[in-house]
Amino acid sequence: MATHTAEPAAAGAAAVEHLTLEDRVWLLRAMLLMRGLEERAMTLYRQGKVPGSFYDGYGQEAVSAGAAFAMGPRDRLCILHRDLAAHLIRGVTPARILAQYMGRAIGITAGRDGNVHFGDRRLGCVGMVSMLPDMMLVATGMAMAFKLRGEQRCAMTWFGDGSTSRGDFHEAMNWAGVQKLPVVFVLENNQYAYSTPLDKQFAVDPVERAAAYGFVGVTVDGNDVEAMFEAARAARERALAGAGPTLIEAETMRMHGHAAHDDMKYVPKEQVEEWRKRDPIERQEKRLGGLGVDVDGLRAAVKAEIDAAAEEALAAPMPDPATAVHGVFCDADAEPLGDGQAPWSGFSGGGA
Ligand SMILES: Cc1ncc(C[n+]2csc(CCOP(=O)(O)OP(=O)(O)O)c2C)c(N)n1
Ligand SMILES: [Mg+2]
Repeated sequence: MATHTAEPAAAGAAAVEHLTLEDRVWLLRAMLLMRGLEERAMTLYRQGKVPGSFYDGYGQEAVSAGAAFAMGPRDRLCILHRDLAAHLIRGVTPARILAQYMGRAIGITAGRDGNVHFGDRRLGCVGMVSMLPDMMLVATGMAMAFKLRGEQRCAMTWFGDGSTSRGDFHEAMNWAGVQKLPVVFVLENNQYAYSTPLDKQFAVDPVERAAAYGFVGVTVDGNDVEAMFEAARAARERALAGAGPTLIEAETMRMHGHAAHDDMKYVPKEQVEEWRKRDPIERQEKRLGGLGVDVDGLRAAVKAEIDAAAEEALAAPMPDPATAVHGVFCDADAEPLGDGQAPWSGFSGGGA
């Protein structure tokens, strides 16, 4: 049966039991870094230095930061286009992110792709497949492998409200439920799928669908990073205990257009203003500021880190055309999946 947790305050309070103050600062830092990097990347995009289109997760930083932070070093994360904080929490450096967006050789795909399709497997990050929501199937498949091998590991994937209308969503949920797989599904409900609002997307609250597949579904305030963490921590605990998957519905708002080209004139201004009052970064700053954390100092340190990253990425070369297409397909020389311990990941209770 699905259970519902729609009380962010209670979830937030539970999170504090499992997080040290240092962990809580890391969560804020990851969100600040995500926002700052995306803002810098947008500037670079406008200067013509980022090819293709540009997607960001402005206002949704807590969803990826909180959920990713709950995962252990040997877990695997299938990360989508608005979840940059998950890469950062796993230890991908800001310079490599900006270089990735600009197609530079030091980027994660060494210049073969841009803003959306990338993931450093050594850090447990799986690059995104654009067909939505195929990453749910990838994560479910990885969870199946973990189960068959008897490994204490968990897979996590993010996807949007628009993904819930696709057949793959149901196939992944069904198989994960039948097999009781160690997978955490994070539904990023940001009110729109491109220009389609929720009332044209589903006739029932999507979290109810977990019950149809025999596992737990929880609704969480997706703009509260500690509530997100707690929901993911509990989901991972269930997964590793053999109790099967969890669907976490993170309620949030897409504060920018679908991508840089979209002025989102179909979104009422009042709706954006309402959500602005629930900004996830301001909320965490207020919390930690009240505990004596030097929030201004942290902001300044993050800005300096982004300045240095931009400098390094801008100075990096473009890929060498002679070798640019090497390693596109998996082959004997491909690097094996590693168990890289990210410098930031693994909250105090995260375990192996
Ligand atoms: C199967 C499929 N159809 C269409 C698209 C084009 N597309 C990319 S993102 C997107 C909207 C997705 O909305 P949602 O799942 O809510 O995610 P959000 O962008 O809001 O985070 C669409 C239609 C796609 N990538 N895959
Ligand atoms: Mg959406």
